[in-house]
Amino acid sequence: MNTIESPTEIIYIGLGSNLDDPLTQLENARSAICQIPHLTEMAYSSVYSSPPMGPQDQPDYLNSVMAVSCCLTPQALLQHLQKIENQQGRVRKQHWGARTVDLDILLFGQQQINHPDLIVPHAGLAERAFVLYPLHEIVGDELHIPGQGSLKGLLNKCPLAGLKIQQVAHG
Ligand code: ROI
Repeated sequence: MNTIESPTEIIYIGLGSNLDDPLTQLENARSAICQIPHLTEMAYSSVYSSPPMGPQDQPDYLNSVMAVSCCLTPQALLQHLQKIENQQGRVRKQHWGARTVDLDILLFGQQQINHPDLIVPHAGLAERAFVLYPLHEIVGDELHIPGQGSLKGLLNKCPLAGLKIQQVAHG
């Protein structure tokens, strides 16, 4: 993982926010991601609202999922995403606490990555309706999640948990 460029992969990124005007946070993060070199946006889901998973003493979240094609290495992409989180004022205070923006690499092609800084597929993917439903919206039933089977199979076992569409995708 020490070169900047590698073969082009389709990557799914989860966006989440529950502080400081979450819809604007997601829009700003989407724009910033589109500015990353060697990256092209392929699809962007609707924006969904849901109650917090984890500590309940925080606002509801907005979430979306973005598909990009990109020839950066996983580590290089992770660094860009962390920089965007920091630029948008992300402060890491409480584990599973409220945040201005959270940008997670959900899937990186069919790669399985087990690095101290980066686990792909994202460790919480199978339990998170706020990830699986927007992902399904942009990719459909057939996606294979490495080590976990079909997206459809995961969705069938994942309750909605209060997930609602907040803003329908408009291209
Ligand atoms: N809960 C929801 N609904 N959406 C999130 O994006 C989210 N992100 C998190 C935790 C704190 C686990 N809970 C969440 O990191």
